[in-house]
Amino acid sequence: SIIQTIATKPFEGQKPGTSGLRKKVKIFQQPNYTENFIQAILNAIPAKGATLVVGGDGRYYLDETLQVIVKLSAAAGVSKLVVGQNGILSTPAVSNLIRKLNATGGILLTASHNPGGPDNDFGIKYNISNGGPAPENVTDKIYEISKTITELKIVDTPKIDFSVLGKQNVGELEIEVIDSVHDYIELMKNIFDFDSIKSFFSNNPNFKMLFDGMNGVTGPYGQRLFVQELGLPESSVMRCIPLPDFGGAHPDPNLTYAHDLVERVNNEGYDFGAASDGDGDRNMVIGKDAFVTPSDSVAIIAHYAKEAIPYFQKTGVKGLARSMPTSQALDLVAKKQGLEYFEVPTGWKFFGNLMDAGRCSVCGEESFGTGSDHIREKDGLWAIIAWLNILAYVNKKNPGSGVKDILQSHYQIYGRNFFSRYDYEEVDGKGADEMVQRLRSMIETKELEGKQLGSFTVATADDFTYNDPIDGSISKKQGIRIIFQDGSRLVIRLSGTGSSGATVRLYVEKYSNNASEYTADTQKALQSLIDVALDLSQLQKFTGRTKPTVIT
Ligand code: VG1
Ligand code: CO
Repeated sequence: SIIQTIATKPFEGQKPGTSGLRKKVKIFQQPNYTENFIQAILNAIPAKGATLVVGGDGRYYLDETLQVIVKLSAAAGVSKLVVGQNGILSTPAVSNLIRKLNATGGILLTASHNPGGPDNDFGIKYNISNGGPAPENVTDKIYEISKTITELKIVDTPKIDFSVLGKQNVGELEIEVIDSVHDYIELMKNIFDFDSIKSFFSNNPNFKMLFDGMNGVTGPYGQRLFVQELGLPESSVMRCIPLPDFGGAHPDPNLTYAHDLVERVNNEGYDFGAASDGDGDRNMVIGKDAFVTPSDSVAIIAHYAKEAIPYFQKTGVKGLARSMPTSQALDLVAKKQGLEYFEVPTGWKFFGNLMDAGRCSVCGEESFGTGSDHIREKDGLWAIIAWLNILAYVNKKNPGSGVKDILQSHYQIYGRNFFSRYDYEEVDGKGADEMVQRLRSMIETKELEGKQLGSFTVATADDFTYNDPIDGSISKKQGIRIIFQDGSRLVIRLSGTGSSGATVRLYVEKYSNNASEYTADTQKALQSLIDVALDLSQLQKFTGRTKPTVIT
């Protein structure tokens, strides 16, 4: 096949954020924009002889990008592309395939929970051979190449049809289109106790669950797992066909954006409700009159892992980890079980080193991300099945236990870490930067230490720095962190996943070991601390916002 060289010019801002390059579709549609970024990835890896897994969440602009990847990969000497049927692969499924096939890496076509469609977002992310998001040294290299790129190497091929399973060749490049869900389902069946979950459902015929695919990528996976494998009725799943614009919905599983699910669970008497995001790595779990915060979820999964989940009975639980803003509920489980635990910056890429080194088995983020070392991405369906497995296990001893009972019995053992996040989306970037800058200078002068704010006294304040214990790399300025003497915390950081403007995230956490408070409403329990946060940060003055866009 003939390789053509095409002249190109760099685009500004092709810098991968917390999780890949995310921009408006219109930006990706500029001539050579997508080509440049894919070429930068292929030059950075490098691509000669590589096997790459490719797939995405089915959002608008997936097909066009797949064709670009074929043309550039053929010219770059890639040996093989393994692509999900119609380009569909969830983020956890890609991570699994990279590991299973010993691939060089993978290209994920998703902007995760960001809305899709011609006027919304698209994204491209590179994952390395361990199956996890590329670490900063790789994303920096991609970015550097994107700034100086002058040419594209292309093999002009006819359009590839990704709807047909099987192998085809473009010159030396082999393309294999595979079933999108098969390997992932196998993985789940090897991790969890499906028999026990099945008997839980058959022994409790009144226990109803509802899974919401949110028109994202997990639909086909959920359908196969819940209906085919677990034998639940069709009424147990909703919105299970991936749509290019997610049906106009915002595929982010939280109480705000998954309101369709929340309403149905409340009104139709479901005992368990769960949803996943656009690309399948996030999850939300709710029960009858119960919402599981992601921070509690990872702590509860860790608590039961070794007792209830076959995978951890085999591998053991080696250690636990959470992102810095995530509540400290997980730390309490680690302490009680005598396990090592880690606090890493926001974004899944920081867990990978710990897992590869055999020091972390279960980890999570407050942003509805939960996972384990079975792959190197967070995994929405994994977390949902983990909850079903735990429910099945707990019900053997205490029949009739629901989600709410599991939460309350966890608090009885560990106390409760009240936690909430306030998002101020698409605020003015300058104001947000100034707000953070002011807090940083207050940290430098150490004026906050010992200070009384409302009924709280500051113990320490810093801008979080992570020293990776495995590779020694240092990540600075990962978020303003104010820790009070009673262990309560405030965290403020700017989002790294948005496609326009700035998003301020404010995280608040307050611990209680007073049993009479365990059923309290989160927002009420946190109100005094939220007041302190707004006052200290002067958020309203800097952003002009009196209310957050989303509260989780
Ligand atoms: C957000 C979350 C972070 C998560 C990231 C990617 O990042 O806070 O915890 O890892 O999204 O999730 P940020 O920088 O916007 O706060 V996903 O589901 O978009 O891959
Ligand atoms: Co996601």
